[in-house]
Amino acid sequence: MKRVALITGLSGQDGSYLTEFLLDRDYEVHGLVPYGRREFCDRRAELHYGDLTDGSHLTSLLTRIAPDEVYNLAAQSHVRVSFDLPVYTADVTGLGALRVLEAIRQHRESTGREPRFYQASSSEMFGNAPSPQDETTPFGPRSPYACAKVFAYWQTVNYREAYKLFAVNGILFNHESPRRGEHFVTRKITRAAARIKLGLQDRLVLGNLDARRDWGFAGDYVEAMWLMLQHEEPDDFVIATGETHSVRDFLEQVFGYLDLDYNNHVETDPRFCRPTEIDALCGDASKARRILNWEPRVSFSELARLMTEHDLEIARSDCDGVATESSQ
Ligand code: G4F
Repeated sequence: MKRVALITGLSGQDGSYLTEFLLDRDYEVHGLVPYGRREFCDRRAELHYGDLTDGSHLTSLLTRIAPDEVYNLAAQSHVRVSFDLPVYTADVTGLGALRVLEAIRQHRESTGREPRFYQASSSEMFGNAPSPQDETTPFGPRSPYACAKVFAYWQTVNYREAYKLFAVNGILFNHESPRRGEHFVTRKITRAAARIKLGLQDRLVLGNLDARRDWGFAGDYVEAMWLMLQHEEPDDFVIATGETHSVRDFLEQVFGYLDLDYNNHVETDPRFCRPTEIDALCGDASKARRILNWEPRVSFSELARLMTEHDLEIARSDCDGVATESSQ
């Protein structure tokens, strides 16, 4: 019998990589996706329109598809945006996780079936705690997004302890890819740098260039999610590369790869800064390495290169489009 997985947020970066990973392992994959969002949806997955604001829909979905594993990846996941939309962020990112947990608990009561639950927790929860951060580091959230994630984290722990659900937190540090949304800093940089290289634009406006993050490759990180649900005991794990780099370092990598000097193109504007920033994140994933046998494969420079190559391809086809239009 095929194993069945439900992924909330299947159409996002992580959801799309996880879908491919599970399909390759012969899972039947279902996804909860916002109406109209199909950009990264693999045709082999079965889509269900909806979101985390509707608990009764989640309960009926569980009854209908009877999953073995539920991956809760859906969220309002942009930190800067969470300052503008704090209540919406708390509802979707915080309460949304609780709605999934409660739906699973009720589903178990009525059917006796108990899917394993993965919660996408975030390194944002650590705030400005000293590096390196691991599973024992106290949280100090510094954004509405991080506050919502801390709430979801503790609900996951509480459902594990109070109701004995197999519920785990993956505390993932920043993870990027060519599928990263264009408003996150790495993709904003690779996209702009590629367009600058081909003469499609000249400048790039950013916020804080000194912030440091532990950036890994999303494709590596979805494997860790799956490994957590295959482990015999439910537990929480930090997933990170253990290296930290500044936004400026990422600019240097990307513009350098394209033989450009970012100083000639980058401006800063407080519009892209946060009221409260996290200065530096650097994770210690020793526990995941030891217990799950997980490790990241893609390095910082490879990540910058593969994202830049991808955006160069897109920029080239934009150029071709402009050339075709002007020759008609
Ligand atoms: O790419 P970012 O927006 O990612 P951020 O805020 O670290 O959050 C991401 O990683 C978290 C895991 O730690 C996830 F939970 C979360 O959902 C998301 O995926 O910003 C990275 C850094 C920040 O310090 C930001 O201030 O880049 C700085 N930055 C500088 N200029 C900018 C910009 N960020 C954005 N988005 N846009 C800028 O123009």
